Amino acid sequence: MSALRERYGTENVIASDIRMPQAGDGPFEFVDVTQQRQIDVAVRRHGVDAIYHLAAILSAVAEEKPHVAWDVNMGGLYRTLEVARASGCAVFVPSSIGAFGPSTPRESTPQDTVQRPTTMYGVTKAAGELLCDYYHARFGVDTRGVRFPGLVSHVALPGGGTTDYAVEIFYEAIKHGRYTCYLGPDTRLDMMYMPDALKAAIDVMEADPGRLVHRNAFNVTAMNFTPAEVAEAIRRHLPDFRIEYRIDPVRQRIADSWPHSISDAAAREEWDWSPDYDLARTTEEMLASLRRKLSGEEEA
Ligand code: AKB
Repeated sequence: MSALRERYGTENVIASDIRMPQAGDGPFEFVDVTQQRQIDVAVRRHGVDAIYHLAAILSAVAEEKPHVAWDVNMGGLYRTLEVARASGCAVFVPSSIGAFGPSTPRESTPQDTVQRPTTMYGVTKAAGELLCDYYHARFGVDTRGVRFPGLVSHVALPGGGTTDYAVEIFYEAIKHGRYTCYLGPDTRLDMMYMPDALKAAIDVMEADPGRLVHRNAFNVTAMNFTPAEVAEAIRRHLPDFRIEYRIDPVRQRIADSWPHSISDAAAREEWDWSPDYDLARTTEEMLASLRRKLSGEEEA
């Protein structure tokens, strides 16, 4: 939100959620994506010309509550696309590496490839990609999107995903000097630091449509690592940091069905995608930001 406000001006970006914001730092609308009328009213009231549709149930929670995940992820997207069709606005939709499955090539996964996900999250993401393509081809809605890997952030807390460990590990390193990881030490997945994710979302929406061969679901990545490797990167700053493993079979099964590394060649070619943060830089920034944030919380 703050990245969009910095770029387009605070008053021009309408935040929305099903939780009221704590501090009023810009225009806000209460919108529940299961209620089409609420989306429609917010879009019309503010003359919205682009929706960043981020509401979704992530992979681990979606396995616990598949019916809710279907309604929120698929229903929420369908209703958003319908509002966009009626009001003529563009839509950014994030897909995920979760849109791939065990029969997808695992290394350097191509942009266009086998997609047979085995999770409810993946089913909604793969179907959502197709729905966005359909709304563009059939109704001319300017839909665009990327397939995000696991996102690492010191602002957004983990929210029920399989890649949450890559955020939790930094918090626990600063707070307790140790972390118990629910994925095995060699589980390799693509990841991205939040500033790169925001850049990807803004850049794909601003891309010259004449250059786009694809529209939705561009593979984007910045790095890939295993829990053992991120622990090693943390130890370069905190030599006493310890990691141990207690595997959660549900999340391990999900992670094992996803690629080890994806190819973002199409995004690089069609809209000049290029990430700024590798594992070393992400680790340095995460630890420094969390040190500041957590010491501020203690003082408060
Ligand atoms: C999750 O783990 O569910 C998400 C994702 C990779 O889409 N972070």
